[in-house]
Amino acid sequence: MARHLITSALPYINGIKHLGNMVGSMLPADVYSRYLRQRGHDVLYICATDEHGTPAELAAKERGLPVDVFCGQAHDAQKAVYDGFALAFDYFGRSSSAQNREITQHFARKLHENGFIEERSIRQVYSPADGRFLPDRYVEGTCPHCGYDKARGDQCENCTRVLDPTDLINPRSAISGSTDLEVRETKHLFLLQSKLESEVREWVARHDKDWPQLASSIAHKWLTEGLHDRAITRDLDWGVPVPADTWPELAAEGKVFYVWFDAPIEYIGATKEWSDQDPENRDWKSWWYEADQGENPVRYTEFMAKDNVPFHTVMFPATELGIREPWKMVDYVKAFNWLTYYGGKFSTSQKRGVFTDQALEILPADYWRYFLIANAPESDDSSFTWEHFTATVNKDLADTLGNFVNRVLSFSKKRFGDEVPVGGTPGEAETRLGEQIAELLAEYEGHMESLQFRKAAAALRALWSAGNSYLEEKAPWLQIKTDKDAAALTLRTAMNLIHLYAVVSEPLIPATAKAMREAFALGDDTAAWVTADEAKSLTSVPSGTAFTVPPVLFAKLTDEDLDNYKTRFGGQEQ
Ligand code: B3M
Ligand code: ZN
Repeated sequence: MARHLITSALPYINGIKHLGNMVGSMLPADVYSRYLRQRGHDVLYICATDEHGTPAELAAKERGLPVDVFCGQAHDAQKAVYDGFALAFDYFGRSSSAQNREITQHFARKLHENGFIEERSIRQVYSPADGRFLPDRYVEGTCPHCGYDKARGDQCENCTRVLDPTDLINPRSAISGSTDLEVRETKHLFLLQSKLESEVREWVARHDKDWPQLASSIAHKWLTEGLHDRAITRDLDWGVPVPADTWPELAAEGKVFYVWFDAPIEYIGATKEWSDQDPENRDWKSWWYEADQGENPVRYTEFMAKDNVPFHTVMFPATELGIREPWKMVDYVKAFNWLTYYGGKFSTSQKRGVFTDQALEILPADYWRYFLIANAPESDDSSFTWEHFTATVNKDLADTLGNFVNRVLSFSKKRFGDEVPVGGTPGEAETRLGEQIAELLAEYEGHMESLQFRKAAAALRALWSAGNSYLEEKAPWLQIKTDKDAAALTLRTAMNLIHLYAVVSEPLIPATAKAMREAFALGDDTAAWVTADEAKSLTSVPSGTAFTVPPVLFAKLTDEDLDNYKTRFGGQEQ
């Protein structure tokens, strides 16, 4: 049996993420992990906060905290939100961990030994007032092309031209505003990606055939532009230090690795953090090193939004190939387009859109989980609007699923008492229903296996709808008047559907699934999944099983709710 290693792009530490971030990486990774676990696979789902780099330093400074203290707090705050969303990570680590430092330094040493790292001198802007070198985008000034006065040293936002900080007219520090800037010579480590280009090209060609179009087209675009050598160190205080045994001079100057160098390595680092918590029972290395071999080879799936694809399909593979050690490389890259907010950008810096912590203040996680997966931006961008959200919740969750569950259980309780009713023999309608359910279930499984999340959600919704159609067709509220046994059969069959829904809806709506399952007092309800035969016969919950009616599963959202959401978050076209 294969083992499944799953990672989602590491959320950056500087703030709580919005719904667009959630649907583009962590949530689908969680749904997929849950599904595979239910199907009996050995799954390891790893994620972490990405903590190094200038934005973390600046966010800490803004709050007047030492950067390590800030990161600790911000990590806990993000983790609390992910717990609220019921993201079932096997481990949620921190890229600032000792484990990541150790592995990052090891990778750098290996790249050096293999001739893929070179020291080069570059000229960089230094700000005496700030006491630091300024990364390109922290130098601001007037664009020489269009005259825009807030152009950044890497690019002018107004005319989109790519710039060098020395191109700017009247340059100033974006941190302190100081105009007393000088250009200083400083040494950095460069990863000689150009030497690895053909190997990366071959590797992509061998692997991208089954990747989604989005991931493979981005990889190819980057390869067409060619792999350039790139600086992998920075003059910052916060980061993985350059190892002194290999580069004593740079280490003495306090150089650290660039955040994008150590961030992907943290997938491995976090696995070691997980393992170090219980070394007797967990073996991080078996998931990453020589993991293609042996009886239980690892299949590695990564989840990310499209802007992160180049780093995962080209840059990090170049690093891994250059190490010349058998570290596990990605098998499948699931990439997402953008979720927009009324057609415009969700923006952390401009506070536009819905943040994950705010979402949970409004409604429980399952509402969001279902809506986001059903509208995942897979083949195209998709737009979040409150109108669409409330309509979907009402139709799919409140009416199709919630109302079905409540109606069936309360009606049966009223007419037959607290146990699944006995009586009646399954007939043609039940056979037809069973076949339809088995078919839809197979469809749902197929979409999950091929990581087509929107389609999986649609198949799940179709399973819920099939129950409604059956109930309408049989009309137990009429049957009861003339044929009690017939009504009992209908209700018992519907209750079996509810139990089936409880099992198979778990990846998308885990809390609701649990509530549905707990409605039935089945002695040891260990059913992890539903077989085709079980789906056909719909008899897992026998007559005589005690049950309770759970509280309303999904509240119906009113026009007033809709107005409130729009007032609080803004609903206009951006
Ligand atoms: N932290 C994503 C971002 O902040 C970045 C992902 C790293 S994955 C190794 O855009
Ligand atoms: Zn410009």
